[in-house]
Amino acid sequence: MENLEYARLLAETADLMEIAAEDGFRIRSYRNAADTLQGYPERIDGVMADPARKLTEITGIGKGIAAVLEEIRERGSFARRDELMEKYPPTALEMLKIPGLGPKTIAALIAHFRVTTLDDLERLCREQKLRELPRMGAKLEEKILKGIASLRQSSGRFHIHFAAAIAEELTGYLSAVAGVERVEAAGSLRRGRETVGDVDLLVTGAAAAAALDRFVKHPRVGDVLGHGDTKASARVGIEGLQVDVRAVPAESLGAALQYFTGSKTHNVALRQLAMQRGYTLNEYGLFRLDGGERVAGRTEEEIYEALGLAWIPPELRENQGEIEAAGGAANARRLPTLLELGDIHGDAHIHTRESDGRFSLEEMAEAAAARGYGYIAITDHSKALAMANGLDEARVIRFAETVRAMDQSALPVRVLAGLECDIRRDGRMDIDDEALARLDLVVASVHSHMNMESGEMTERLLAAVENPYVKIMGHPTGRVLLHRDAYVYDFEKVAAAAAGRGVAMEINASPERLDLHAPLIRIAKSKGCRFVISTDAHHVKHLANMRFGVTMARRGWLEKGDVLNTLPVDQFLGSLRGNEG
Ligand code: DGT
Ligand code: CA
Ligand code: CA
Ligand code: ZN
Repeated sequence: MENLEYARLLAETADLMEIAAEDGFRIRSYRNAADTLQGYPERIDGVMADPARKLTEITGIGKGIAAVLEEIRERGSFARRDELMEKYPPTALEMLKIPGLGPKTIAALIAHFRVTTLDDLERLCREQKLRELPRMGAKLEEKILKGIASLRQSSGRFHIHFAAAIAEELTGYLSAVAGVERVEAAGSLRRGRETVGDVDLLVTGAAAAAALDRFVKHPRVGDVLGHGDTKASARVGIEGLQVDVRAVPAESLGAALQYFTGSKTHNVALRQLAMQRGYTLNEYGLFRLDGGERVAGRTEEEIYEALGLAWIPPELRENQGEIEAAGGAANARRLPTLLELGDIHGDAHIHTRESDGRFSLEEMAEAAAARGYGYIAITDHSKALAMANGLDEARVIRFAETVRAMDQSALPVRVLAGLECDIRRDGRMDIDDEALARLDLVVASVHSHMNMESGEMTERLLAAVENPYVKIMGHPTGRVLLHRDAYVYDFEKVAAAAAGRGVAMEINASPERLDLHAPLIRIAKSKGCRFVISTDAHHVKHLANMRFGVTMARRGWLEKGDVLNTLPVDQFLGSLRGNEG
């Protein structure tokens, strides 16, 4: 049996244990073991067959899990799993993927209604049967219906950080094959889309075909969907993300990259332009229509140039005006000079243990310094988020005083005293003005009552913009990717008001949010807004998510000058609302 199969059985069982409300510690040990097995470079079957080896020598595998693995090897399953499979239908695992539906509710629904399919569940909600149960009502029915719809719509898509990690792992793995020259990611991942359907990799070199053989033997590869001389496709990891690897000749790498990066609409428009100019464009190159001579294809740059265009960064390739902007005489080109990760000098939305973060102010400052930043703003939650131990007025004031009293020269970066202040239902701030006035920076965010009617939500956000201490609108649409839609309001109106008041729009770089996204960034910019890109880090490792926020900004055509945290700290502070020189 493949390692991935062992991992899948453990992970599924952990899901069922969660529905059965079993001990969290045991559930975690199953999940950790599943992760370990997924990435383990040797076959677990081999380790078990070798009398000189012990499973427990693998970090993350204890005695209990080792016994489970032995049992799986003998009979393909294990006692705990059999019991749970008996108790719950296979749909239980599917139900866990429905946004907004947790294990406790699932357990109750199964116990009471004997739901066996998603269709059953959908019908129960439509027939308004859930409200017969205690603590369930119309709201939950509506939530589940929405969740099922969005599950059906989004199923098969993956967060960008997840896809990027798999692509990077495979790129390293394939680059190590002797005779492989280059491994490049194409597709939606290269364009920086927030979610990715599948990963597209291109390989060149004398051993490109051997790289395909090597790819399908990767320990995390599960089902192989196809494997020929020039292309292999397989599902990777327990999650089953599809990866397509294509072997291409070095002389047409540029053409293949261009073709497989897409987007489809960009490529259609580009092929039309090629036609008008007497060429035909495909994944092998750019050819003259008369005579078929090849004029470009080794690099993308030479293809765009032969068509009279500047090279177009992949993030812009959505047929949203980039081809027009890339045309014209060199001095008249209107493609933006896009922001780069290296332009960023600070992070303005960071949580610590003071609310729901996992690290201290000092630890976050160290991590920021390691990234080469000059400053961070600590922005813990306000009291409305009681679950997150949000700060009340007294704690806000004390926090501001503590930061003021710090010896900033002893800190590795400048630390600004901030707050992520909840915007209450009526648009007022969760913290009074007197306390807000003590802070360097206030990020205002919505975390509750997200289903308000559009007019009301617009009024609520307009009111927030009017508060003189609000400097940044945090995650402005509230969407959680593959999980929760944006709340509905008149974005143009709020963006115009924010621009008028000097309130910056956040581009939240958390890969679960990526909020604002490209179309709204462009609208906000057209209204005159300025932007701050922030990670909303709750962990030191989240600071690295800045790259995804920068990608969003690039997809929104932003330049360095549009983004305030490209400035050194004094100018950054000076550019925020109320401090403009
Ligand atoms: P995804 O995977 O849904 O996130 O989006 P993409 O853009 O990566 O789409 P994918 O993987 O189907 O195809 C990769 C690129 O290949 C796509 O952006 C455009 C390009 N392409 C151009 N023509 C065709 C075609 O006829 N078939 C396919 N499969 N791809 C094409
Ligand atoms: Ca793709
Ligand atoms: Ca593909
Ligand atoms: Zn937040």
